[in-house]
Order: sequence, then structure tokens, then C-alpha cells
Amino acid sequence: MPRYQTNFLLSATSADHFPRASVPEIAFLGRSNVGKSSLINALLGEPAARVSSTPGRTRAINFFALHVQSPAKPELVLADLPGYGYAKISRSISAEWPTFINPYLADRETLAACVCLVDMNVPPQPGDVVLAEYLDSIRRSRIIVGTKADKLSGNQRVVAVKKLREALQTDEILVCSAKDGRGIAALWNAIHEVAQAYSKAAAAL
Ligand SMILES: Nc1nc2c(ncn2[C@@H]2O[C@H](COP(=O)(O)OP(=O)(O)O)[C@@H](O)[C@H]2O)c(=O)[nH]1
Ligand SMILES: [Mg+2]
Repeated sequence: MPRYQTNFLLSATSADHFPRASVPEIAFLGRSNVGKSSLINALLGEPAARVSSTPGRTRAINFFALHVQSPAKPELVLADLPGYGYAKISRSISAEWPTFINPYLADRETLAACVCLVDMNVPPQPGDVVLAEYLDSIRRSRIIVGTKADKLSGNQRVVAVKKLREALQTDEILVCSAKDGRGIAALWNAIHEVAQAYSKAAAAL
């Protein structure tokens, strides 16, 4: 996997703040505290995204551009989306979903895939199922990632994967840990695969 340089682009709180759509974009979605920012940092090998000790603080979509040669020529954009389902703020966050997040997911031209994070240490939550089904209904590619695998024993991981497969109706769950690096290379492979497929499809238009 190429080692990218990371460039924080901007933090958007409404659709007119989004950066110009150019290169394939990968969105990271999941409940607050599921480990989105930690996973992005593990992928990048640097603390680009803020890891919060107070769950549910991110209200914006944070965009990161990745480049190999020059910041003017990014290869990929990563988007860290606000978390859903944290009790204290869930009402205000979910109020923002229809006007802000859903249009991003439905309309963003360069969105190549959504990485959906689910915590392997808790049973699959209704919000995770709703999101997975929503993405399916708007025909977005999904990469489902089970996070915090380091907290489970081998047996517990097998059981957790089985439950996630059933709840989310998919055979493909990538088991990852931002802490010990498990699954990070496999996730990069999956991201590159969808980004390439996206570029090919865009070139054919
Ligand atoms: N053990 C373990 N803890 C993690 C992992 N990823 C994130 N965390 C912890 O989970 C909490 C929330 O992480 P964060 O990345 O801010 O989640 P976000 O709200 O989804 O962006 C932090 O305390 C992290 O240190 C992981 O892979 N393993
Ligand atoms: Mg975060």
C-alpha cells in the first residue's frame, strides 16, 4: 500500500461547505465512539483525525485529502462523518441527518464507498442496521468493518462476526483494530479496490 501524505481539507457543517468533488472519496460512518477517528488515524499512520474522549462531539464532516506526489494532486479523499446514536445528543444529530448527512450520502458524486463501522464488543444496534439498509437502498458500495477486535478473544470474535453477519445480512465483515493494527492492510485493499472500480466507471462515462 502506498504511504500517503495527509492534508486536512476542511470541516463542513452544511452541504455548501463541501470541498470540490474531484477524486474518489471514502466516507467513514458509525455510531459515536465506535472508533471512526482512530481507524482513520490507523490507516494513515498518523493522528490526523481527532480522537474524542467525549463521545458524540463531531457535528461536522471532516475531509482529508491523501496524496503521494503533491498536495495539489490528491489520490483519494477520506470523509469522517458525525456519529449517530449516542444518547445525549442523538436527537440533535439525527435532526441533522435528513438535511445534511443523507444528501451527502445520496448525492455526493465522487463518493466511491462507505466504510460502516460497527463495534464488535456490543450487539449490533438498530442504527447500524438502518444505515446499512439505507446505503443498500441508494446503491452505495459498503465496506463493513467490525472495530475494537483487540478487546475480544478468538472465540468471542467468531461469535461477534456471526452476529454481525446475521444482523447486517452480509458475509463480508472486515475485523479490525486501530490499537493492534489487525485488518488495517485488508481495509486498505478494500478501499483501493472500490476506488479503482469507481475511477474505471467514471472514465467510461
Ligand atoms: N481497544 C480499542 N479501543 C479503541 C479502538 N478504536 C478506538 N478506540 C477507543 O474508542 C474511543 C472512541 O474512539 P474514536 O476514534 O474517537 O471514535 P469515533 O467517535 O467513532 O470517532 C476512544 O477512547 C478510543 O481510544 C480499538 O481498535 N481498540
Ligand atoms: Mg471521531
